[in-house]
Amino acid sequence: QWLGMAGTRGALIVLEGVDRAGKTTQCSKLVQALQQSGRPAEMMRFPDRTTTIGQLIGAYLENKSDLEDHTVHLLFSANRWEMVPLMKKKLEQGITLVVDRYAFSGVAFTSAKPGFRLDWCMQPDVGLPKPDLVMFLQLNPAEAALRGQFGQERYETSVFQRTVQQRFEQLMKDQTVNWQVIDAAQNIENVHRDITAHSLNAINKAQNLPLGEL
Ligand code: DGP
Ligand code: NA
Ligand code: NA
Repeated sequence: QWLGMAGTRGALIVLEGVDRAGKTTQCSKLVQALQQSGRPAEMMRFPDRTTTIGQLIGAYLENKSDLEDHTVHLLFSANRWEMVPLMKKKLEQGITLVVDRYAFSGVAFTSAKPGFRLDWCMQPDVGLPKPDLVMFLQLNPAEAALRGQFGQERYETSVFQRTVQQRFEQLMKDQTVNWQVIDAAQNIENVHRDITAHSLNAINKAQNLPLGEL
C-alpha cells in the first residue's frame, strides 16, 4: 500500500463515552492541536448524518421515524462501512483521523436494549479498520447531570445511559483494543492535555504498524 509522502500512515484515533462526556469538543481541540504541530489530521464522526443512510439514522434519533431495533443497528454499521474507502485513503495519505464515536458506541448502545447479545451486536462491524487508540471519556452519572439536562433525542435518558456505561465497561476488558480511560470530569484543558499525550504516542507507534481490522 502507498504510504504517503513521508512514507508513514496516519493513525486512527477514536473518542468514545456516554453522551455529554465532551467527545465532540475534545475531538475538535485535538485536530486543531495536531494540525498546529504540523501533523495532518482530520475529524470524522459517526453517525455521519449527511449520507443517505445517515439521514435515516438522523430521523430515527430525532424521533421523527421509528425503525426496528436490529434494522437500525445494521444501518449504524452500514454508515461506518460506507466511509471505509475514504478512511483508508486518508490514513494512507498520512492523515491522522480523529473519530467522534465508532463501532464501540454501536455495540454499547444497541446491547443496552433488551434482548441483544454482545456477540450479535459486534458482528456487523467485524473487519472495520481497527483504531490505533480508543479513548474512553469517563464521566459518572452525577457529574454528567451537573452539565445540564439531556436533549430530546432517542437514548438521552439517565437510565439508558447508565446501561450504556456498563456495556462500555464490558467492552473495555478487550485487551486486543488499545483502550485508554480519560477522566472527563477534569477541566477542558486538562482533558485535552491527556488526550493529546496519548494521541502523539499512538501516532508515533502507528507509523511502523499496518492498519489492523476489528
Ligand atoms: P451523537 O451524534 O454523537 O450525539 O450520537 C447520536 C446518538 O446515537 C448517541 O445517543 C449515540 C448513538 N449512537 C452512536 N452510534 C451508534 C450505533 O452505532 N448504534 C446505536 N444504536 N446508537 C449509536
Ligand atoms: Na447525542
Ligand atoms: Na457529541
